[in-house]
Amino acid sequence: MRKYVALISFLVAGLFLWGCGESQDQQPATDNTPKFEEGKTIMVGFSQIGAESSWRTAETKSIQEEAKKRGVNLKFSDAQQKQENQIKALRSFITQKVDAIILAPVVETGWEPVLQEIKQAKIPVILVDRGVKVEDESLYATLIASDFVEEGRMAGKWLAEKLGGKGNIVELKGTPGAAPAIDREKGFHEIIDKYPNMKIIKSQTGDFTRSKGKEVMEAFLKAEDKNIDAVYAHNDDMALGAIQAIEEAGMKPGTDIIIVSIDGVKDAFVAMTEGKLNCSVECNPLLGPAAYDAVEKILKGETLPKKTIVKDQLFDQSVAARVIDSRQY
Ligand code: GZL
Repeated sequence: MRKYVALISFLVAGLFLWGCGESQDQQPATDNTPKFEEGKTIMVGFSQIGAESSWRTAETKSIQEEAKKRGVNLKFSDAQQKQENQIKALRSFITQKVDAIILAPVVETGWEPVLQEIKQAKIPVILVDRGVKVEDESLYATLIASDFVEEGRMAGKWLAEKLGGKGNIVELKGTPGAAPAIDREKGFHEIIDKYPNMKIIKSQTGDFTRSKGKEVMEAFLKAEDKNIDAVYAHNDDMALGAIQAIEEAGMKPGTDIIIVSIDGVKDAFVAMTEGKLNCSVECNPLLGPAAYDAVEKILKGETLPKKTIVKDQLFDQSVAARVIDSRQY
């Protein structure tokens, strides 16, 4: 009998000790064991916002083509500009046990819960083109994006000079809650507020799309008629929609109404050579190479800077014709 008691207590003790070991979920979430071996195919999940603009399409192409070039097994998801679809996609990447996640977050907030789940699964997250607002910055490895506030400032400075420091401006804003919309508005207003004779008389979201940009500009023209001297659009697609609305109202875009926007997509350069758009601040969407460099570094256990700023430059009608053929997107 005593033999059995000893055996059972030995087994119970063994079970207890085994349970106190470091189980999977007790390991530090930021496990830096290198997971990247040259030649080994890595699986990356990319949660893309949608296809709302030519800029977005160019970014998607860059990330998909670079995956092919590097032999990365890319799982791609298009969220049609809905955050809930992005969260669903991120959860599916956890289930698929991807090695890394690339996320272009449609808005800045609402990401903590799913980013916590990804951290628990020990999958690194690379943010591209838009940032997130989180308490715990360890929820993502790095952000690769432009400085949207600076883009807004550049557009504001150019317009103030073009208008000689006076005029009424209407603003076509990006997606509510999106980092580029918030920051491009901030940067532009910071500059325009310095000019007492420059007024932003209307400001409304066109959700970064050409169709909505046209629709909102039609409403602005109806309300303000000839009282509009300039349009500031947070992206080229909304500016191109506004150009259509201005023409349909019988006015000359680029002459009767000055138009400045951001992105620097090919269609914007075409509009500049046609004299319909006056200026576009480039926001480079070709983030594929930088995104995968970051993935490879993080999987090798290297640390990354929290943010990498993508350099931008301003183009106006005076240079558009000269550079249009060299544009890569
Ligand atoms: C900027 C990007 C913006 C572009 C728009 O990094 O998030 O979203 O400016 C796009 O064209 O829709």
